[in-house]
Order: sequence, then structure tokens, then C-alpha cells
Amino acid sequence: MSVLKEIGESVLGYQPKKAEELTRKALDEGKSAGEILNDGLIPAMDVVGKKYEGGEIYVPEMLMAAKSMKAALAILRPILAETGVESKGRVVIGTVEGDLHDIGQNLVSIMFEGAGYDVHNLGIDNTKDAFVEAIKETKPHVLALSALLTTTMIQMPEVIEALKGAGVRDGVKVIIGGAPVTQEYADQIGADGYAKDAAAAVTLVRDLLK
Ligand code: B1M
Repeated sequence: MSVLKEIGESVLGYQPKKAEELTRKALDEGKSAGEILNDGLIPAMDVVGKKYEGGEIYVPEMLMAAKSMKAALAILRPILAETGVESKGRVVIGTVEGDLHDIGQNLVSIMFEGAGYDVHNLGIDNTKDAFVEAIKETKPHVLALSALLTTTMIQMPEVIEALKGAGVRDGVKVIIGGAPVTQEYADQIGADGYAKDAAAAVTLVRDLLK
């Protein structure tokens, strides 16, 4: 079995320690961080999602799979973020209120760091007021909102309205992402852009700040 497949199996087997060891092994074998992510970790998380959806596994298993993914990501973070370039701009990122899924947004955050942006990661479950406060304090060029649930994506327009109410909407580009979110939704709620994944988020921000 290839080491990338083994990494996927360690996520599916809920083995954080093994995921960590295998990630180091894959790097030693010359695999790139991108290959480990795109051909090992992310497809495994997709399988985990499908198993959950099909009632084959429950939240504790999903959490252990997430832990395994995070253990591997901790090793990949410095490699993905390796950069010598000066800051290209400031980005504030966070999941919206009620949303506890942080793996994807951490990945987006790492990719921004790697592309030379200053990132303020607010973590999970941010109220609209927390976003407004962060915008006032940090004065970012971009606010990136993440939501993984159909029940939490509806917080995104609330955040945009709160920014307008606080008079800070015009000074910041708002972009959105996360599995249930689409370009159509971004247009509908008046966001400045939508990115389907971490790489697309970097391209989007580069284009928006041109
Ligand atoms: Co949750 N969960 N979960 N979960 N979970 C999903 C999202 C789900 C699709 C599973 C399923 O049913 N198939 C489903 C959502 C259904 C829906 O609403 N449509 C679901 C559910 C239902 C739930 C609970 C309600 C379960 C329950 O308690 N009954 C609960 C809700 C908790 C809450 O948030 N309030 C819950 C809980 C959890 C755990 C805590 C156990 C755990 C999260 C742990 C953590 O993140 N620390 C978890 C996990 C792990 C998942 C799955 C399996 C994996 C998510 C993940 O990390 N993917 C997920 C199923 C799936 O996605 N396959 C599922 C890997 C990650 C790299 O991808 O997050 O999509 P992703 O991020 C991508 C893009 O979306 C994009 O770029 C990222 C990288 O390329 N992106 C952005 C994300 N944010 C962006 C921001 C941007 C741009 C791009 O800024 C502009």
C-alpha cells in the first residue's frame, strides 16, 4: 500500500499517532505536503463524511478522524506556510456562530500564511459582533468566513449586515467558503467572493487585492 493510502487509512482508522508518523514517513520519502493533503488526508475525510451520513459512524468517530487529520496538519503547517516574502495584506478568518468545524478554515489560514498574508485566525463559533470587533481592531483587507453546516451558513449575511451597521463594510472584502456554500450564495448575500477550497481562496484574495 502506498504511504498516501496508508495515511488515509490512519484517518479512517481513527489513529492520530499513526497519521503523524506516516506523514513524517511520506515527507521522508519525498512526497510533497500538497500530495499528502490532496491524495491522502482530504479524500479520507470525505469518506468519513459519507460514513457519517450513511449512519455507519457517529460523532465520536468523526471527532477522532478530525484529530488524526489535525495531527498530520500540524506537521505540514510549517511546510505549507514556508515563506520569505513580506506581507501582502491582512486577513481575518473564522467560522461563523454555531459552527465548530475548524479543519478546513485552518487549512485556508495556513495557505494564506504560505502565500505571504498576515492571518488573524479567530477560530470557531464567532458571533457577528466578534467579527465586527476584529475588523475594527485589525483593519484587515479581507474577512474570510467559513461555515460547514447548512444551519450555520445563514449567519454569513448576518455578519455582512453587522459590518454595514458598524460602518466598516466598505473597508473590507468579505469572502466566504465551506462545503455548503456556493458562488450563487455569495452573490445572493452580497459577499465579494467565494472560494471552493484553500488554493482557490488564495487566488481569489490575490485577485481582489490587485
Ligand atoms: Co461535522 N458535519 N458535524 N463534525 N463534519 C459535516 C460538515 C457533514 C457534511 C457530515 C455529513 O453529514 N456528511 C454534516 C453537515 C451537514 C450539513 O449541514 N449540510 C455535519 C454535521 C451534521 C455535524 C453535526 C451537526 C453532527 C452532530 O452533532 N449531530 C455536528 C455540528 C457541530 C457544530 O459545528 N455545531 C458536527 C460535528 C463535527 C465534529 C466536531 C465531530 C467534527 C469537526 C472537528 C473539527 O473541525 N475540529 C466534524 C467533522 C470532522 C465533519 C466532516 C466529516 C469533515 C469536515 C472536514 O474537516 N473536512 C464533515 C463531512 C465532510 O466534509 N466530508 C462533516 C476536511 C476539510 C479540509 O474540508 O472543512 O470542507 P472542509 O474545508 C475545505 C472547503 O470547504 C474550503 O476549503 C477547505 C480546504 O480546502 N473552505 C473554505 C472551508 N472554509 C473556508 C473558508 C474560506 C474559503 C474556503 O474562506 C473564504
